[in-house]
Amino acid sequence: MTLSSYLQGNNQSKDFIDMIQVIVDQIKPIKTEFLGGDKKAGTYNLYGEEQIKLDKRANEILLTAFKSSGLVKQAGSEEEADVIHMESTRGHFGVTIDPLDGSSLIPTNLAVGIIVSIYENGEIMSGLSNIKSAFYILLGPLTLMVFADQSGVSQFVLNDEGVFDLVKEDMKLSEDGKLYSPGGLYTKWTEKHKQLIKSYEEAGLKLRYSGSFVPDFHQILTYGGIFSYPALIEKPEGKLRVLFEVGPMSFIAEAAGGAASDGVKRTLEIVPNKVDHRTPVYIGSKNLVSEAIEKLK
Ligand code: AHM
Ligand code: MG
Repeated sequence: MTLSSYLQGNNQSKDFIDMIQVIVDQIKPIKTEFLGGDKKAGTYNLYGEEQIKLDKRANEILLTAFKSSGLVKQAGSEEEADVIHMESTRGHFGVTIDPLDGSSLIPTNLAVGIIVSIYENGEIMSGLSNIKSAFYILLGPLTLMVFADQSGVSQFVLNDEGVFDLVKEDMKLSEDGKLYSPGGLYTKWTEKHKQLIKSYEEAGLKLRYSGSFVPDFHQILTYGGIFSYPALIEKPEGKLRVLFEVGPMSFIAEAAGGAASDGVKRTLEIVPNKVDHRTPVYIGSKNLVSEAIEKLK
């Protein structure tokens, strides 16, 4: 089944399906930039220098497509300081993007991703509880999409014709997970967080961390476990952004029967007070997130 038939089956509107297609259509142009863009001059050696530009190019490509679609009322991007107001003629969606998350991994050719959330009320600052759907595109050996809405979480693979085919339906975060993915520098962790991570080793969980949120979360979703990016000493808000990273991933985790917490409350209860609002996050299998909240008290 293709992504658009799947969305129709979930009773998504034509405007919504068109909105998703606008984003899907930008994957090829974004991946072309990895090869040096229009000049086709990119080489492995160039990647380091091009890395910052690739973030910005992915951002430009997506925002340009949003503007010409007429479907977007408000857009927010990790690459932009402010909410971007657009002229919309239909749909009137609020859309947040992290256009190329984990871009520091591009020089090493590890997986990176695009993270998206959609607000049907058009208001991206209205609170994470208003997210109506979220997805990520994982640019790895395969181009994958993990899409979540009120009907649950499904995984798609991009085929040779540039169409996403359904490969997994009704994905659930296993309560029998054996992976942990701990962000942030050990020396900057709080004592309680250090103890929590130590307890994972003692319980036989395996460390899997690449430094790119999309693949790191994807392996937690696939095998079960917990991803954390904690409050740091001198940086209690942690690193990850509420609007562009934590919000969409928390929506996906909860839709898969998992959980996401800032260490105290559900992250989906957060109402951002600025575009760059950040939060600590513990996300993954419900049992492990509950245990983390207990141990951090
Ligand atoms: P970025 O948006 O600047 O790429 O930063 C976000 C990334 C996430 O992909 C990842 O989970 C985290 O930052 C890794 O941070 P660290 O290098 O501190 O482990
Ligand atoms: Mg990011």
